[in-house]
Amino acid sequence: MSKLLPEEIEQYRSDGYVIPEFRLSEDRISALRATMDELIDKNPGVRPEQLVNAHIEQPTAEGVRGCGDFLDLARDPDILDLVEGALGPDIILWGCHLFCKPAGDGMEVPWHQDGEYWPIRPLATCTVWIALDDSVTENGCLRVIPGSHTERRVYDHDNDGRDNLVLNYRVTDDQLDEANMVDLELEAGQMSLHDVYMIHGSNPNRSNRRRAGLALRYMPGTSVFERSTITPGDDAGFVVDFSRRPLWLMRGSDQTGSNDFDVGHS
Ligand SMILES: O=C(O)CCC(=O)C(=O)O
Repeated sequence: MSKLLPEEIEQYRSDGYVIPEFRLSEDRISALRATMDELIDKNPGVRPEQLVNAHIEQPTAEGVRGCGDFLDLARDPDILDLVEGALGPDIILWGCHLFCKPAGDGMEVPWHQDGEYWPIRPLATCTVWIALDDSVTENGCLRVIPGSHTERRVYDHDNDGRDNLVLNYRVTDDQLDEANMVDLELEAGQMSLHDVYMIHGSNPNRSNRRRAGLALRYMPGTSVFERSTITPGDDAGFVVDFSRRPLWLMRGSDQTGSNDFDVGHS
């Protein structure tokens, strides 16, 4: 059974994240690791932490050549059941990003809110972050500040200025309270769900174990993907161009009637 339990939904609402009981089998994870290897091989010029559009086979504006197996994963009814507990019955897939931190030099993800980067109004997204390797403190697991989503606003972010980061924008120090920070340690096959407003990040991977996670991004059918609100560019730390980003209606309907499900599909 993959649906979020009532207490898991409650934790997602109050803390901004949850690690559900549901997990993927070892066989499934081995197959996904093979897909990840293929994705990395197909994109030799891209850092493995910055593989956006990992699910899209056709060429995209961001220059990444993706793998359809990740799109199949994003369609998995078990995963969609989890997302339904967080977002409700109308579910749109709009992104998929591989964050693979190689052993030794895996890059840091500075503290940020996803909402700083995304053209979704009203701002809403549930990210399902699937551990393809064991992800622990030592190899730079995802870290969160529980409850940091509750005001439902995007805090000020500054361009961090360092050149060895996965993303450039970082929540300013005066708005960060790291005292309650939690490391989301996951075994391969486990996953976490997090809210678009929750502050999160991860340390560099200086260990001798790779740390890979696949982030599937879903928004509710009550939001619009407003491609034109973010100008294409590389301010984020890598090329971002939402102008032709394809959307997939995974469940229910587009309640807004304003999302375009044709753009970017051919
Ligand atoms: O994988 C990581 O370390 C960071 C992931 C992240 O920032 C995200 O999924 O939004």
